[in-house]
Amino acid sequence: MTRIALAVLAFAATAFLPVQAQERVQDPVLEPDHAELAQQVKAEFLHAWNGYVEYAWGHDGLKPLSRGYYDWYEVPLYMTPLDAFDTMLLMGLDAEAQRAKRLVLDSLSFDHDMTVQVFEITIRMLGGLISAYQLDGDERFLRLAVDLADRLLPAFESPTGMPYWGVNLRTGETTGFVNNPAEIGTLMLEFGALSRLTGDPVYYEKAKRGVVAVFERRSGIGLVGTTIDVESGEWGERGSHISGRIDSYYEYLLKAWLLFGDEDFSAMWKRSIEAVNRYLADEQATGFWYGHADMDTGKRTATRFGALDAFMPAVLALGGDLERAERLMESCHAMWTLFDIEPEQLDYVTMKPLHPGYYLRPEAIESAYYLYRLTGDEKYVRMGRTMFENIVKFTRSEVGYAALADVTTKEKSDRMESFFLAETLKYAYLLFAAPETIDFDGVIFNTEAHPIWRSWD
Ligand code: DMJ
Repeated sequence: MTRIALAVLAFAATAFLPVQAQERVQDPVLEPDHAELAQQVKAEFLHAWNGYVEYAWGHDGLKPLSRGYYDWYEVPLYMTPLDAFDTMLLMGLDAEAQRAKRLVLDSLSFDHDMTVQVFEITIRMLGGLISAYQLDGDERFLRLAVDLADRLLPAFESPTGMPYWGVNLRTGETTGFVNNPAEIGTLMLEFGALSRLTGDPVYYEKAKRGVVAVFERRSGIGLVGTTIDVESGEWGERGSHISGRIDSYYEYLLKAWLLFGDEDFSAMWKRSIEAVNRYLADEQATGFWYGHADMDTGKRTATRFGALDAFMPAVLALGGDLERAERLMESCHAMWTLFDIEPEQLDYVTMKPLHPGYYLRPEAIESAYYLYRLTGDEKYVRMGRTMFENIVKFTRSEVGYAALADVTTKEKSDRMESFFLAETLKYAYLLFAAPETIDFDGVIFNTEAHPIWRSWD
């Protein structure tokens, strides 16, 4: 397919770049061999994929220690092959990609009497199908995407327009009136792109109404809370942060503006990030962090940061704030090197883990990738290299890759999430591979690292 540059993105990226970033000189430290590192990532991707093929084929994911499989629901939705498909195409693994494509197109059906989590199915599957269609061109991917989105649409039928947490794919029955900003807001790129690709505005309109409903309920100081009742519109947990349950709400405000050029998102992003920087950013002796605060008063409630929060340097950098992005990236790197692998959650004042697991998450490497592309500074390649090499050292198992139950002991646990192939290894590969591998300035990655192009213009 023809990759069309995003005029608005190109503008946004260059217009925001401070002069010093554009003029940065090469780092004098001996540079790692990028091409060799990219080949190593590709080899490790194959190790993970082959584990799935041998022990979990036809299921959602691999259990690497027991050499088995898991499914999210009663019927498998082939999450790993669909999530991994575009990574294979970018890595030039054409035979593996064709095999994954056959499985998805021959066997994937959404016509099941089962309730799914709207957010996870959207970012992994709808996002995966849209990228697959854009990269591969096969119309059947688009037809599956439309079928899935139509089955998810009943989720938006709440009194506020904010989607319910779950929906039955066959009956449309909804479940879970308590939802959160991330799961409400992180549908916009996928539903919006589908509207642009099909010409049917319904997906864009429904998803946007949900986002606006969250934004309009922000507190007097501009922060959102952790949970919200989609029927009454009342906040439940009033803690504000950039961690799970809020994180990608902010990511999609910015990316929806960049992908669709919709100025409403620009306004929501700017108002939101101002409040986040004012009340959540935290200068400590240990570095620059984003903590937790009460959404109404802005008073600090926890000095907690973790693997999920590490998406923030990428988003800050994409939004033009390289100064905060680079300082936060240093903190993410410090969090990673404390135990050689980042913990799920860390108290950034005591530097003690609050939750010691590592689920093969991508966010820190993702941020290293964005910062490298936006600054050209080789130190981000070195950070990414440390992360990648430690992932190999501590989480590789005989079959595939295993999450860690505890980064302090390196004890493994029996699960390889599909996002390890969709995101962690994709961002590692893109960080080291030639810049032409993907047109960074012309693409927007959804929160599961599925690239979306503005091919509809
Ligand atoms: C992924 O499914 C997505 O990146 C999501 O935004 C957060 N959680 C995982 C990866 O950590």
